[in-house]
Amino acid sequence: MIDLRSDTVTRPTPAMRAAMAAADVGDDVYAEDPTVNRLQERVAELLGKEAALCTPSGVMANQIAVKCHTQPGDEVIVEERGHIFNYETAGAAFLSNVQIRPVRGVRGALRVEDIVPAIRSAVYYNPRTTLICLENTHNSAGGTVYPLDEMKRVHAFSRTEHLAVHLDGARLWNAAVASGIPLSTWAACADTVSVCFSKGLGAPVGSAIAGSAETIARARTIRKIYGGGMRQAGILAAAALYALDHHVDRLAEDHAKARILAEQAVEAPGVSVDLDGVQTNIVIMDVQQSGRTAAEIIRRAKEQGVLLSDMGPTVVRAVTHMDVTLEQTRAAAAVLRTVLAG
Ligand code: TLP
Repeated sequence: MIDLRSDTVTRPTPAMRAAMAAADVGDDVYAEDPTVNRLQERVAELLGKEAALCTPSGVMANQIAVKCHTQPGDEVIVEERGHIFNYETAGAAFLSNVQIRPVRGVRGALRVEDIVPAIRSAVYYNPRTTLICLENTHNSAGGTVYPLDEMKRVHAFSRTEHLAVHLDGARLWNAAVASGIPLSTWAACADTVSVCFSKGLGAPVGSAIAGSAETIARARTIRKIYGGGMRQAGILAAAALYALDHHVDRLAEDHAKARILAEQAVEAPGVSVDLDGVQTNIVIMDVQQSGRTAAEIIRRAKEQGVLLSDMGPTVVRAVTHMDVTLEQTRAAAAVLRTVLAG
């Protein structure tokens, strides 16, 4: 099977496993795991933040951020197709008792003019808008890279409006590699940033949240409440450190593979692919005009050895990653073309 459901399906390489086996460990609930501490320092430095905290998942990192920046009853602005709104099992409502205000952006990127009408006025019966969540790259929009100028404008606006900004940077590595813009430049536009090691970087588990020392101290408490305090987590941190050393630059290969898939998919009648939006490792295909459903396409591709995922009743997603070779990508592109052509 050629598994293009997600870049989360990557398995640790033998070299990564060796690094994990050799990891120096301690009890991270006491903040005494040297490898976890090393990873947190490295992430904070890469993102230009005072501190960072490892979490077991990207969802936990995002949900800790929402909790850190809000009070119950607040409203949080999230792009309409954003992960925090759509794919975190209503976690913000469940854990932080906040209301999400979905706002449509352009290719997943919120501009100031999109946000302004969604800010609540300070009337007592309105919810209080306190947080804006951005996503880079944007998953559902097709792995799009946030235009840096727009993100800078959103950040400047947030300062005048006294709003916090959280950046879901699960795939910020991809954005940095695709754009050549350093991670810290993106991160400077947000108060907190989450990043994942378990997606394109190929680590088996793990994410992190970075921000001010004060916010990260609070995040540590919330992580414990959410059951995310781990003990000898250095074994996992070693995989992430290995990934940071060896698997970042190679993301460019995944981006090239996504283009191969997109260029085949766009040829099929009734299939819509935003080719200019295929900027990293995700290809979103809308098959609505072909009269078929995502489920049907996914079933037929699976019969031919290619696994895809759905992002809506007529929306199919393919994600390239390090466990799919160029040759397999070409084979998958041929299958995709046949299946999409019906
Ligand atoms: N996304 C998953 C699914 O939940 C859709 C995937 O396969 O892409 N932020 C973004 C932008 C993400 O894409 C994801 C994972 C997360 C956060 C959450 O990461 P995990 O699943 O590790 O908690």
